[in-house]
Amino acid sequence: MARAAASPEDLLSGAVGGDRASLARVLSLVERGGGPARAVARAVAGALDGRGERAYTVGITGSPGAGKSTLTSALIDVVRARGERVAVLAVDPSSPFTGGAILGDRVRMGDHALDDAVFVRSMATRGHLGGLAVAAPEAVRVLGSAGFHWVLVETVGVGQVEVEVAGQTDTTVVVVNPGWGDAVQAAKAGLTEIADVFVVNKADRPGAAEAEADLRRVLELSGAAGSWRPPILRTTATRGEGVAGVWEAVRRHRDEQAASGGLDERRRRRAADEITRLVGARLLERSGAITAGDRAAELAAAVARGDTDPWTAADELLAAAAPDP
Ligand SMILES: Nc1nc2c(ncn2[C@@H]2O[C@H](COP(=O)(O)OP(=O)(O)OP(=O)(O)O)[C@@H](O)[C@H]2O)c(=O)[nH]1
Ligand SMILES: [Mg+2]
Repeated sequence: MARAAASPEDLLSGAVGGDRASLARVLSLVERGGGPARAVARAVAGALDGRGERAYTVGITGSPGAGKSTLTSALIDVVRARGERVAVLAVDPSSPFTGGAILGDRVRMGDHALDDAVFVRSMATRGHLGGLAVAAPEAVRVLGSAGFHWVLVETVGVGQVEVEVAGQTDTTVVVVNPGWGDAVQAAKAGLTEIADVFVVNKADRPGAAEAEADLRRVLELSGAAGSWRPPILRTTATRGEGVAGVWEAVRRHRDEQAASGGLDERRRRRAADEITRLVGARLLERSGAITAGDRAAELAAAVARGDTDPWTAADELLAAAAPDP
């Protein structure tokens, strides 16, 4: 593609200036990882210029089909009614492509396609350094520097990566459904630990009160400390019922955290996690390179023959390794 000539820095300036095509391309760079993603990260930090993260991030997570996208779409309406700009990052760790399962989300959120103050983007793993756990927070920073007040991060599924990504937000909303122990499943997946707000969606179906009671029990058992007690709200997202209440709870959580200093602390912890993840990913990459050469093969043969031991072999390879560039 001839268009690929624009530098990450130029694209970011375009995005900050409100150009949606540039914003989409910057996010693709972040998604793909490598050198360009690194250049974007540096440029974003330059654009933020010590003013800190500009977007407030809200994670929306829960079991597949719980109604996360429907709720997210309804939340967009609530935010827009207040005149604020909102972006959605739909994160799908399982899909190697941007598309697939996410496509339905796109269609549903397509109601907002003509609104300049709404931006919806899917992100899938590309198997690069650090994966989505590294790309998603960077994408959030990009969206913040592009002037979105709020970024809603919807994660699909309930694996470890989803919990990780969902927990990397300022407020985390966990969505469960009425019926067969969905709340207990959420607890098993580690979701109740990261929840700041619970939503029992599909409250038009039987069993909403039971799901709420299940959640209360789980919360009591976990004995979560701290001043914030996660509220449990019921919604029928398809009809927009209860959705304004969810947003109100998110805003209350934000205000409470901002007042207590908890938000800054949470963001510092998140940044520390991000750095740790990057260091780990880079060390892993390095170890792959260090153990790939001819000498490594010779040493493996020597260990197999009993001429040396694996510890000594590892020492030799590490001592000979070039430092990380
Ligand atoms: N009855 C009822 N159905 C709902 C409600 N909210 C969502 N649904 C339906 O549940 C189905 C799944 O909704 P989605 O919003 O796609 O759920 P999701 O959690 O985003 O699904 P994944 O992203 O695939 O995990 C759709 O058919 C929705 O119309 C609700 O409040 N009541
Ligand atoms: Mg969805």
